[in-house]
Amino acid sequence: MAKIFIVDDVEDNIKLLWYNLEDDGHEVMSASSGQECLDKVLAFNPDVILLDMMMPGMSGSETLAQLKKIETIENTPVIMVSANDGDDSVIETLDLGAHDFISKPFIYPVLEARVRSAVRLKQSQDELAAANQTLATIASTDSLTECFNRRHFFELCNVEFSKAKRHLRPLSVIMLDADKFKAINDNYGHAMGDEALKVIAEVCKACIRESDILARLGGEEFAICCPESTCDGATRIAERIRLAVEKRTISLNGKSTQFTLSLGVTEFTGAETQFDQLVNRADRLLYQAKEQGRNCVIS
Ligand code: GH3
Ligand code: MG
Ligand code: MG
Ligand code: MG
Repeated sequence: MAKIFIVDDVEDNIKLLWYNLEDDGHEVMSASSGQECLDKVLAFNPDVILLDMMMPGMSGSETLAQLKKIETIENTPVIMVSANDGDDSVIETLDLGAHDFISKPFIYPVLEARVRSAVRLKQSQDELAAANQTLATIASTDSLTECFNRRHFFELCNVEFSKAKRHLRPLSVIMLDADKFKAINDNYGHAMGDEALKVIAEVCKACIRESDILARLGGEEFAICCPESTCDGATRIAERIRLAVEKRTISLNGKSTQFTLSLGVTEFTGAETQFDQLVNRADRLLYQAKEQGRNCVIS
């Protein structure tokens, strides 16, 4: 079953197609003009569009050209339907990006087969898009904690840093590292260590904004970039994370333990030219937090 969108200015043409396509098990929607098609197409998100060529107002070709400009519809196969099967209109619409062309009056089983072919194309496009999405997620995510990885963190943060620099907006960085983490692994096993890493990610996610960028930079070290946050704001977030982890008990296979974090927080002053400079400064502050006895925030 697929979602088919019929666009035709003649009500009887719509009805005929509608009944037949619905009989075939498709979900159908219609529009009686190019403009109505453009108004409804995003909400319906069809798999295939059957588009009449000859319509008053916006023609089929004009409608097709507009549809191709909509990002999410751009790859939806469009079958042009026309009484005018002159070579020129076939060439014009295929060059505009139509998937197929069928002349009126059409033989229904032929139209049906063309719709099936277009549906198959759409399905393989959707599968390809989903596979690409999965690959992109794998390439940008740390599989244990589901945070961004180091590479993607710097990609995203370099963009945020450029924006902050151009518009002189606040931007802060929090660096954090688990205290005496080696002892958790040594005393409770590597799986308990992994559990702690997942808890760090979970606590951080719960304490930050949607627009903040959280990543596991490696080992038991995480970073958070907070666009539009001053050092004071980011320090409050860091303190909230520190407290939440301090209070948390992690358990695995009947054993329980607790652990703490050290954090460094810094803010873009307007003078830095590279995002790395902020990370390096936050890292030095984190090191000071370790030196001052751990389980604290230094900004
Ligand atoms: P400090 O308070 O100075 O940060 O001490 P620490 O023990 O946390 O730091 P250290 O760098 O000596 O040890 C980090 C440990 O983190 C050693 C390493 O085995 C462990 N580790 C790194 N990645 C992982 C991981 O993915 N899973 C687990 N379980 N442990 C990890
Ligand atoms: Mg017409
Ligand atoms: Mg550590
Ligand atoms: Mg470390």
